[in-house]
Amino acid sequence: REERSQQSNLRMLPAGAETAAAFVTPAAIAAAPVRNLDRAVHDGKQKAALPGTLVRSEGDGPSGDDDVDMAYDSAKQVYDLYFAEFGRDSIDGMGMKLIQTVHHRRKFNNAFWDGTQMAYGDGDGKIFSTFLELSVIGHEMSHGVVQFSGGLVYEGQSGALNESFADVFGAIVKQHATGESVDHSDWLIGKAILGPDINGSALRSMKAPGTAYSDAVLGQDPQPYHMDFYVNTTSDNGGVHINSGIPNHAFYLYCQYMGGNAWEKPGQIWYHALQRLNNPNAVFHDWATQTMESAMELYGIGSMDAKLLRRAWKLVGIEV
Ligand code: ASN
Ligand code: ZN
Repeated sequence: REERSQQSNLRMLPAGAETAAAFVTPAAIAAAPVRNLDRAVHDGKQKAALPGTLVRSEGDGPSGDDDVDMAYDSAKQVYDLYFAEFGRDSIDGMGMKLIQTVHHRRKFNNAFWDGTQMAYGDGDGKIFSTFLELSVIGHEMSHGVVQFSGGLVYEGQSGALNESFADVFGAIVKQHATGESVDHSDWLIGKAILGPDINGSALRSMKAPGTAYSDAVLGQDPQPYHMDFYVNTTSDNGGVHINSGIPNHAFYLYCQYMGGNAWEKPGQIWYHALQRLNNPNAVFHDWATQTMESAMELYGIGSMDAKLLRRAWKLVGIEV
């Protein structure tokens, strides 16, 4: 029935109109994502309750609180990356409101996605000085994208893949916001969020996992860059923030092989792979295989793009 009505519409158009650029088919209208950027930033007032007090809604001017305004501005940069480069309308792909809470709890040393919103502590001023940094905000929002793309169970290797997707897209958001190419990025997650008591440059490094900090309080950055150094542990949900260094580094290496911008072929492959994965319990090898299938589907079975991806995975000890 749809087919027939489209055809009769076409027949009523003047000759040649079918091919005119101005003619948008009903199918194209259905496929084109609609932009629904809708932000809400709350002040947690250093209490545990979420979301707290609404201080800035979509379209409102600056609040005067730098943390509120950083969260508001950064949420647009994350939204813009997913919309412009991946055709995704918000975290759920359906225009979901981006809800954020700053000043969550007192001296709270973390930021998180709770399944419905983002929350950021102020840090204790010693170990962490802030969590309002674009790669961190991109990381937390990307946990939401993972959740609404079928999910990855937050434990062991599937959890480390969830963490890694969040880091990869946190890094991509940062690069996209400044137009930075892969060879000009520092590949740091949470640069300058560490407090004055800590000896380090960031929370994690995708370029050199294990080197982000070395400190008497936090110890040595525990991230491995190769399967030979995979950490078997029961803490941190089975090392989800530790072993994520391995797929993080594979993405970094692939970007170095490819050159250009991370949101182009490498980001497209990673995003497409997440949409196709359909396995919340995927382990590293499953994910690497899925990225290979995505690379071949998007860029060709015998493509250099796919060959270089296989080489990047091999360099971190994963053979696909
Ligand atoms: N900041 C952490 C993260 O997003 C919070 C957590 O452990 N889930 O990974
Ligand atoms: Zn995370």
